[in-house]
Amino acid sequence: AWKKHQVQGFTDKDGFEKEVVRHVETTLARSLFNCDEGAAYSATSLAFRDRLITEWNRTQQRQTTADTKRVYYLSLEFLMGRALDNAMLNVGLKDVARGGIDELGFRIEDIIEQEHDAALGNGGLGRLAACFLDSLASLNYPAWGYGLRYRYGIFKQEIINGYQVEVPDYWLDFNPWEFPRHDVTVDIQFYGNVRKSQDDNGKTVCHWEGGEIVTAVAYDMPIPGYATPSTNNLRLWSSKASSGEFDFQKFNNGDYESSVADQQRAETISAVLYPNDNLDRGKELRLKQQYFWVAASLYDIVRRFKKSKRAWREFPDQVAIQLNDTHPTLAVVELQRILVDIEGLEWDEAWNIVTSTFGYTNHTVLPEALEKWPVGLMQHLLPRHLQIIYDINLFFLQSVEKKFPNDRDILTSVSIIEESQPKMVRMAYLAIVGSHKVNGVAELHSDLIQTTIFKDFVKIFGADKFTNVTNGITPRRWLHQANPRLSELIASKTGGHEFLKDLTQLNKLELSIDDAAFRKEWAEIKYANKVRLTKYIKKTLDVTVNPASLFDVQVKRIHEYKRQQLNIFGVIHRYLALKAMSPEERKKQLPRVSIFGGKAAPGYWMAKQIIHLINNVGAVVNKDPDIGDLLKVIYLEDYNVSKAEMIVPASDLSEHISTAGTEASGTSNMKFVLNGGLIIGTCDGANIEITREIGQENIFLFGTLSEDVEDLRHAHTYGSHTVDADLNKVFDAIQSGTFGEPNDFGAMVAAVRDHGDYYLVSDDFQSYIDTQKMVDNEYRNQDEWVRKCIRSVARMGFFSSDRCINEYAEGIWNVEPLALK
Ligand code: 26V
Repeated sequence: AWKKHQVQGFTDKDGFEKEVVRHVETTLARSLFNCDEGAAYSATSLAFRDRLITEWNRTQQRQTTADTKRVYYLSLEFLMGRALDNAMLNVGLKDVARGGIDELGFRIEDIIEQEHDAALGNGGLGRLAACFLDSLASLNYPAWGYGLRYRYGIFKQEIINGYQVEVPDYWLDFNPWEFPRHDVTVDIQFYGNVRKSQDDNGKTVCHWEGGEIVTAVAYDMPIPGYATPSTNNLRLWSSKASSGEFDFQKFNNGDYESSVADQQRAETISAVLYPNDNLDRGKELRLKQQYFWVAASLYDIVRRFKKSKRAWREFPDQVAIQLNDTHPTLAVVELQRILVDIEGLEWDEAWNIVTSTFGYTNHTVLPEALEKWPVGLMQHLLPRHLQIIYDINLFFLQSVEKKFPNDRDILTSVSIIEESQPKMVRMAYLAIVGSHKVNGVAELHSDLIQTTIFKDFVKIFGADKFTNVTNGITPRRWLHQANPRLSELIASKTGGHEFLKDLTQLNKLELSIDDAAFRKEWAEIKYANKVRLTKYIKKTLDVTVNPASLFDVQVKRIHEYKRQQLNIFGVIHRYLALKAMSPEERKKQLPRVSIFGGKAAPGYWMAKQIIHLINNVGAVVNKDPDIGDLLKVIYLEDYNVSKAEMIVPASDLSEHISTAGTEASGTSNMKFVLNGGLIIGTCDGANIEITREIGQENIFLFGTLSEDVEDLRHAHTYGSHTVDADLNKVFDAIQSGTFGEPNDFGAMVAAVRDHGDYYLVSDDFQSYIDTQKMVDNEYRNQDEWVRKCIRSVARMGFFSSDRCINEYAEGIWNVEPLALK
């Protein structure tokens, strides 16, 4: 008889082992004797995957039956990192797995290390999307992520002779976490032209015809919530030639080459993640990626809505779509096109639905990162969408004119079309006009967008349309997973692991602050994390560092605005000071390890120079016998999510030192503090709110305030600009060849000394050095330092991405959690 399919629901070690063995022998078709760490990783993942599938199906069925409002998070980047450890912890079976893996003759840490990071993102924006997915599932919100399934994620960074070299990241070889849905496809149109006709009522109807078709295929990834059965879905689209398009005629006629070329052209769309972060280069392929992904996602969302047979006006009651930056802004236009051209709604009714559906999050004020597309390119690739954009703009400008009669300036300043040569579509303006809420990602950032880049829109729409949702991080990955011993210690002092679901409970830690045994264990955990990083540095770079040194870490994308140059100039200053000391004086100094990591966009020449200088300084300092342990300079290759999980728990001090007003939020600042590290930072992004929460006595703030930046820049350009004397000594050392060929760093020095110092490195240098001196002094008092760390962790509850997601749900999406029964 046919037996009903049984769920693979192991709950104990034996059950787990059975599943692993079954997967090794059947799914992987290998013998147990031939099971290496790679195969053990695969089989373990498959065993957990089976468990997730059951809950995933139940969650989706429950959401379909309940038919309540869903959230769709549209992001071109999801920086997920590894999935196995996270899955084990979220379903609460890591200890079971550890026991089973042990018996099979492996160490669970080695098995976890086998997994390749899913690195479909550049940095903060993509990692935020990943933290949001974790919180959405953990809080039982009905939510889907939509993105692109890049064949190549962010490149792998190698450091060769001190220079960054990019290596492609092919990550899909074996990925047990994705499910191809070959039956879920959408044909996506590009190019072609628009024909107009009249319908029976004499109404004009537009038809987008011709052009080329590329097929989108869905690949799904289960997103397990922590300590809940809820398992949400991340749907990534992959491009392939459409079966209608793949030219069988050509193929049969022997013209294989051009038929294969068509196929390759289609697959190119989802081939590679653009490795720029904060720089818009306006490439046609990028626009194709955006439309491909947006059109496939909207088709999917609309298809799901139509199944409920509701009236169109109910669409915003069922669907909330969040635009992660401007990258998915074409969704606004695409939904309007679907409603007007295909479903036959009147313009105004459709536009009401559209604007009620979308919310837009801005993630940067840097002008070079604000997306603009040439009108000509848009016309060529998406002719009907350009018409709709012009109509949206026309109606919008008419409403502005009504409100501000005879104000030509405001019309040109807010027009979605920039009247430049060539004309450009301003995507941020389109996103604002097409959404009901616009938010920034930290208080200062949200204030800045409302008073600078979007100020005219505040006048037009009113201040209510603009809001702040300060970023957050998931404590599951960034504390429980990355720092298991600290998580256990916190659990022992706060009454179990409840704090992982309600991070504000960390405040209970303050009650234990006078407990010497607690502080001792706290310090021991930090030390053990530093020892682990020390070993990694020895293994990968063959540099010996003393784990008792102060570990000073700056890991993030390399960018002038993030000011790694300020850090390395400070390191050089420290080196010169040490060299100038007598041996007796040196003995009194505090040993420090300066650790850097991060990728430069491949085309960002200055960022690559900064990497080169850091490595050259390391090469000199690390082997200088006068210096010994007092200073080491380390460049960690290929910084990514899984490396962050090792580095973050090992820091004593982390650097978040962007020019005030440039870093929208930052999220690693939160991760470092949550792991018991202190911060040296500027009054920028979320540093400001971290300071407010943890107390200014627990953070090392320095530098110019954002309200003074404009005047200083003006003074540099039009007044006289004198560079700090200590900084000049640093420049002299660089230019005398102390750190290799001086010409290599001429532009870096000149940018500060001779070309206006746009990022105010010289203005902030002295206060940076003074503040680092304070850090040294305070670190000498270890007892007080540990107390500061504990107090800070206790006050970090606000920065959970759970709080953040609840704010979006209430203030922007109007959605409620839906728990499994
Ligand atoms: C823009 C572009 C322009 C086109 C080419 C590729 C590309 C890729 C990314 C971006 C957006 C950059 C904005 C961004 O990443 N912002 C970061 O967002 C974090 C999460 O909100 C925040 O913590 C960081 O401060 C902010 O820099």
